[in-house]
Amino acid sequence: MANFTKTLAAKANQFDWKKSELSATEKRQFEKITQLGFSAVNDTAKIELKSNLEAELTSIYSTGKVCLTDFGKGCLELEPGLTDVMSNSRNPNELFAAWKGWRDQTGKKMRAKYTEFVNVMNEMIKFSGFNDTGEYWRSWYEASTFESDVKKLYDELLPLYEQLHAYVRQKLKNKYGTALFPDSGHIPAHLLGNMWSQSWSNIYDLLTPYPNAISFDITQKMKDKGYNVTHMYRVAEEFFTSIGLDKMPTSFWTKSMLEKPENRDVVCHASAWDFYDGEDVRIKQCTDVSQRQFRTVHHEIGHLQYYMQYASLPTIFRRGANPGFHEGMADIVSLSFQTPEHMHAIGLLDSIPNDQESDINFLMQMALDKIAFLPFGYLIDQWRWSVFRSDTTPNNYTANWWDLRCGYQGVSPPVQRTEQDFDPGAKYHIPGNTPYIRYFVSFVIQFQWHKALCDEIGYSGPLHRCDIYNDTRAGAKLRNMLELGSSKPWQDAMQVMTGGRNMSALPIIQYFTPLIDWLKEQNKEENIGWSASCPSNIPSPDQTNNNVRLSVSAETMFLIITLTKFC
Ligand code: X8Z
Ligand code: ZN
Repeated sequence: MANFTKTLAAKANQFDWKKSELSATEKRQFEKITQLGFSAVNDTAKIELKSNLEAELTSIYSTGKVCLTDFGKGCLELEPGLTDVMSNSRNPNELFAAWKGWRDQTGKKMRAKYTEFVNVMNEMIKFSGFNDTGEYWRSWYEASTFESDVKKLYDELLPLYEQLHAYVRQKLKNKYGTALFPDSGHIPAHLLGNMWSQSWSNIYDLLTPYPNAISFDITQKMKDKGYNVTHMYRVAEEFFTSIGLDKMPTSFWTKSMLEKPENRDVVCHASAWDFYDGEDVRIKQCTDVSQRQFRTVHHEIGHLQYYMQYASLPTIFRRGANPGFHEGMADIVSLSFQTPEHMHAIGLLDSIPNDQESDINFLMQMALDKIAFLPFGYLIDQWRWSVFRSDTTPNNYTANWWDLRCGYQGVSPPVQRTEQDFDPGAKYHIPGNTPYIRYFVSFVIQFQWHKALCDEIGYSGPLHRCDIYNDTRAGAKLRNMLELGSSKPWQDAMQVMTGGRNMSALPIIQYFTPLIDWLKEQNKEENIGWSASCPSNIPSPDQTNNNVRLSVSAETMFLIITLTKFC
């Protein structure tokens, strides 16, 4: 691939394309063809090293297993086993064992390799004229102010997250008791229903604002209705065709990996693939029947729709307008298909609620996904950019990671972390080397697009209840943007969709305003926020006994350690 990229660029550079009479789009094509990225380096050993390290890191991640024998569970892989534990267990000791075990079995084993990986990537990207890999990744956003633009969005959205955080913290204290919670205001990271505390919708049952009103937990309903994996994909496909986008090609159904194979280790993290022949698009996902996976099915099909809409462009333009656009497209229908109106239309909700309590329940379910994610989506690449810049070095990988986790997310580690650990590696996109700021961008712009599509179809109710299903006017507008691929700067694509050229936090704020007002009322007595730094004393769950927390003096602990060591 590197050889091919170089040959093509050399050919393109035979023309004086910068000074020629070419159109802006043609020049853009030349510009992209001649940007070599990591392929600029001539040393093939380096190219191989980068690719081998990436494979080794991913392999550690995809083969990690944690034995939860103390909890009657055996040894579990991330999907479905550990994910189910993190989602459904309400035993803090079991959650702790899964949380820590996963980090011991993955990140910790990646430390040295990751350092080498960063070094080799930085060395390679210098040949393309970038100071470091982070600068290269950010260049895909074609805006010199990109870093400050996303920071501004983050700052605007922080008050929403703070309200949600305060409410959730109080509910979890009621559930688990205050002893597990540090005084610093942080929430212990293992209690939020997700291995990385990035989405909190799995603990909706603990947080339901109005338990007697309608609930939007549809996993059981899907099972009752006899949903299977194929049906989930058919339902998602039908959403897109209902707005005038395309059916999946036959090869999608025969060539995708939609379920986890029994006979080999696979990378289960869901992904969507473009084989660039204009037809062959596939999904790789270890799908099971649940609400969470149903969302991901729509997400992955959204990616495929983008691939199919720009398939007739020159290869170099067959990309999202920027990586955040691809993720935004993947998520756009999540804002329609999860509405009570739509759930009812497809038989997963018995009636359409029109009372305020059910409405707040619904918004809470959405916020646990969309608002809870924001600081996580923002911080991953704050850490990685800092590593690439060498502001963060192997000596403070973990310390700086937790500064960001505690500072932005307000979550704290349930056990002391040291530089022997490497917790970033326990998140797929770090070993998988997938940039992450795209998701933060996506979580903001998908609301801008949702609003634009709802305006397009003449919808005038509250934004969170708008469903674009069956409306081809929405599909046509979406198509106009998608078929541009990356042939124009993303600001042009944004204009096609929204009429404006900027990212804006206003639509997501508008969407959640009824919930935020409600949360402010609930949180009247609460302290909003948390200390900027991690707690110095971490209340740790007792591992030796599931029910009783022992308090052990320093001397006793010394004796236990000494005995353990010598017995
Ligand atoms: O990785 C994904 C998708 C594939 S692009 C499943 N997401 C991020 C994650 O899981 O961390 C979607 C939301 C954030
Ligand atoms: Zn995606």
